[in-house]
Amino acid sequence: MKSTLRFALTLLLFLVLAAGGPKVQHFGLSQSIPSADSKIVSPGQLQLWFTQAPQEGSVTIRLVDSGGDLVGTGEPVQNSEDPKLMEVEVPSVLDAGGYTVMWRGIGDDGHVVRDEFGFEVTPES
Ligand SMILES: [Cu+2]
Repeated sequence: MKSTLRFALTLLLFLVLAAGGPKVQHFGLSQSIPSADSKIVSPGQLQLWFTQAPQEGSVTIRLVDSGGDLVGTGEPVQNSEDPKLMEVEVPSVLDAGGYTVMWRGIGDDGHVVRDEFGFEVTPES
């Protein structure tokens, strides 16, 4: 009986801690345009929505072609109406082929998070 009670109390404590745990969440990407693994015509910009507003100046977004060469883009700009949205201009028309978007950023917890996703540019018809 005693051990059952102790177990119940331990379980209750665990549940309280789990529910009331750190509110600060790890930074991440929630969606993008182009979206991951999509096939599109050459985009005029890249739009990356994060799970929280990134720390100022922490976001880097690189566009790399299938040969591993960096594609020239503008600097990441935070959208004035949505602080979770970072946008990068793509001034050139991209050749058809595969591309990788490599990003890094820092959220509330101060951790540097990096990830990447790919998309494919289809020939303009
Ligand atoms: Cu983190």
